[in-house]
Amino acid sequence: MKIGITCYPTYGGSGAVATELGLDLARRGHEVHFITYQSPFRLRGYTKGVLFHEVDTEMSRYPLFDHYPYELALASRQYEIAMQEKLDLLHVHYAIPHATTAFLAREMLRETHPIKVITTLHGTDITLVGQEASFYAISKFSIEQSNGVTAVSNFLRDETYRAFGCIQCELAVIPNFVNLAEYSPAVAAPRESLVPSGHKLLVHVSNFREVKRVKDVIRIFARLRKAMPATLMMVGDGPDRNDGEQEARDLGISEHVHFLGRIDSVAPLLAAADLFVLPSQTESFGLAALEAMACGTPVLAARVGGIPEVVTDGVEGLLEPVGSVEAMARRAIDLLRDPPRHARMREAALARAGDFSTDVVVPQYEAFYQKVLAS
Ligand code: GMT
Repeated sequence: MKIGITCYPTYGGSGAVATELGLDLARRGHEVHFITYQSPFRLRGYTKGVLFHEVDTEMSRYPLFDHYPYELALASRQYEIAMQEKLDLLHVHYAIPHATTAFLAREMLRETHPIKVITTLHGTDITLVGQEASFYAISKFSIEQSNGVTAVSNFLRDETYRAFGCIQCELAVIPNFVNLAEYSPAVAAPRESLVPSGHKLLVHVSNFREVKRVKDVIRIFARLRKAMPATLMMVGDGPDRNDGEQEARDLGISEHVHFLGRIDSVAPLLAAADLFVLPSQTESFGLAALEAMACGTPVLAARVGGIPEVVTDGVEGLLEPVGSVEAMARRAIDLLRDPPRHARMREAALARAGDFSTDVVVPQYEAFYQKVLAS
């Protein structure tokens, strides 16, 4: 198949999933064209069958435009590439604005080169942003106009039906996945390069937005530090980073909390960690938690959204209600004080990640494409 993929190319779960999907589809013999404003952050080096087409965000900054009409530039580029490369389908990730631009491109192609549009819903496009008054109607319309729609968890599918109705669309659930060759205990960085001897290592990875509850990560860690020597690595960047840094200073633990910023390859750090911390307000799936599990690291997370579909409380990790910092810290302390239980949880996390391996999940997308193309 010839597949066009549009996603957010910057740091974030939906862009990561879209890129890993494209790479694996190419390995399976498909031709994949990324159509985005920047090369996706996980698209490193050359992969046979993968091409990147940039959407121009700089040209035609006509003085009349207070806001550059990026959506029109993207729709035009999707149209052009679909024509030029004879694409079979456009697979867009994150509904806003990608489901809308793909709809426009498909309408432009209707007479000359008909194509199908598939939209994958990832999270806040449904749970937060999509429900804002200014986006609601167009999100609902664009999702319903897609030829196929997938959601990354049962939670997200149900939330889409609840919030949008989407009476005209059948939502398929295809979970996120992880490349077990890249995310594995075998790639662990040496502990002595990361933490002083005897320290437990906790890791958080996110884009530091409000929804991630970055201050909760710091507060949980501050409580844990009172019980044992430990270091916290905060990976990523975003609007709440400063608040997180300030919280660490206010709680007098900044010496033990390292804000690393964005790093390209997190697997060595995840694999060296004792616990991955994700206390989000909402999380449709929690790809970062799955990647930690694939590295054999148990997860401490909020019992919210799609997380319980990935992590079973007491088996591969620990789940507590959103905001329950005390309970989260207490359970983390109990776990880290019990090495045999921690080792069992590591094994369980690894085994569970196998259910979401690339080899298991990407064929589900291929089958979905075939079904939509045949419809
Ligand atoms: O919806 C978002 O927050 C954006 C998106 C992203 O690009 O980071 O994250 C969502 O998609 C990921 C990949 O499917 C999921 O693993 C995340 O759980 C989800 N984030 C939220 O629901 C907050």
